[in-house]
Amino acid sequence: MSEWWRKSVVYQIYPKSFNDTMGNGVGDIQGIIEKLDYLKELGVDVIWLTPIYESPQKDNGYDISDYYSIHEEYGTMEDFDRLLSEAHDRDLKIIMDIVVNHTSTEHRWFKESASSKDNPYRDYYIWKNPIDGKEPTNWQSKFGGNAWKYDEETEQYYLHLFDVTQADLNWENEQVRNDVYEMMNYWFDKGVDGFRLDVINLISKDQRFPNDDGSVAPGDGRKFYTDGPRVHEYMQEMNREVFSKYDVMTVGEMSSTTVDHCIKYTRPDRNELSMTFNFHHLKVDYPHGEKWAIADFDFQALKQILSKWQSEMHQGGGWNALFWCNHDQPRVVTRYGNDGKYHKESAKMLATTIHMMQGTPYIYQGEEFGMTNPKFSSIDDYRDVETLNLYESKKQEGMDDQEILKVIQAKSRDNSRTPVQWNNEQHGGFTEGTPWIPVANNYETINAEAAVKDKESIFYHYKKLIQLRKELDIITYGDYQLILEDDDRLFAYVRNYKNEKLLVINHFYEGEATFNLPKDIDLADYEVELLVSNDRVDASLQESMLIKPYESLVYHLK
Ligand code: TEU
Repeated sequence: MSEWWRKSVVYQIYPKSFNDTMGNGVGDIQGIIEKLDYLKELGVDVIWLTPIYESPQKDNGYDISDYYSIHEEYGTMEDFDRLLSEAHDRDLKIIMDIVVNHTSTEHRWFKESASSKDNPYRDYYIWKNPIDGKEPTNWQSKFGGNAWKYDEETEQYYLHLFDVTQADLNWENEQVRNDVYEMMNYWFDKGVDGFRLDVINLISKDQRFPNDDGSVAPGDGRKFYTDGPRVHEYMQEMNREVFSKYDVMTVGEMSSTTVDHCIKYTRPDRNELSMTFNFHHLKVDYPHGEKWAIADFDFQALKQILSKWQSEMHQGGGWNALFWCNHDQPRVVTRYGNDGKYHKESAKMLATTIHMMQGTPYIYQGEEFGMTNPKFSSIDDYRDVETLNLYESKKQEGMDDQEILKVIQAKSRDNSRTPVQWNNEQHGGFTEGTPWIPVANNYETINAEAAVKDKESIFYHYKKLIQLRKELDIITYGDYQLILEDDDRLFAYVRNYKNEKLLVINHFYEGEATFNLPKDIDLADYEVELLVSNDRVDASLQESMLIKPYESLVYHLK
């Protein structure tokens, strides 16, 4: 297999919020087709579509009710086939988001399974008897409440690690696995170029289904289904039955995983996946591991975590997916940057920080021109099931409305789900109708059209970073070395490859910082070129330099 994805950059599209051409306030497939040339101009190679299959949309498509049809609000299978063809005509690849840890309870399989204990589909899901009249375990759902739902008809509970309408599939059942592989082959036979596999490291559960001892958090339960006992066996079987037959890319979304497991998931000789997402660098603003609380991000932890994953995955032969944003995370320019005075500088600095690392970078829709959190002033503007469940539970705990709203403004998944701001027209040019969720109120100044017109925009900074990845093997194959480890303002690292170095300096704060070149780098030994910066164009590399607020500099030493 060619491993083409090692030099690729992926653009993530959340279709519901991307571009509406039908006027129903929801993005659609035709809307994506109309923006393919924009994505080609940016220079990305792959488009990742979050789920577009038939779904009741309780979790915006991560609750699939039919893997073989397109959700009607997005269009038809013919529309999808046209998108695939138009993308391939532009040498753009399409990867689909596949959710096989669970299905919607509206899926045919679940309806059969729930109909009776002796239905042939009963064991497609995880059903357990009550224990002492209660739930089989004390595990909590990731969307709040207990992870088991009682079914009066058959007097058993079924497991749902996410929403109650998202029932976990039973991967111990070989028939489930065979049906999943058949479905995957169907999409690859249509010409799809890969999959993003949703929470794929949760599919193997500890069959003892023990109670959680509360040592991490009450009812945490994660250790009984995260990177579970048979997960690598299932990945290798999936690779044998599906991936190995095509020249495709696969990226696993790994909830709460470890480096050791991700080396196993992605080391080529193990024949599992191409690469993995992990989220440890996106929890450094979770005080005591609590997502739903407000705290400044821990800069030192951010440096250490990203560096650990860079060094250890490189040494272990693994491959990282590199990202700041996705449809579940707040906008990074608000979260780790400065969406006010230093909006442009900090967005560019954040982009450089991960795009010069080893792995495959992902750009989330709107990130390329600096979309920010919307900071809605009313709970009525939020839509996400996780957010609304949280709001209700905090209200029941007696928390003040405005206090809950402050936390939601910072942490809600809706922060990344507001419509893409294409121009300064009504609703940011996203729709002629009423958008399913309001557009952020800064669309008149922060939008794609303005960015494409401004050669100094964030858009062209991303374009430059993408071009560099294609030109320089050191970015793809070089090793990684964190420098200035204790510096509390600068995140600086060196990439080494053959007799070259890449020196990457990122200032994460306002005010000034001083950069001192490590003693083991003698400038007299190198020809130095400033490859990209977010501000100065003539910053020649000195042994000691003043670094400006949110400044980012990349030097090539050869
Ligand atoms: O996300 C899995 C996941 O771990 C996140 O939901 C995370 O737990 C949460 O967002 C943090 O608050 C995937 C999809 O990306 C997400 O959109 C789905 O809701 C979820 O799986 C269930 O399919």
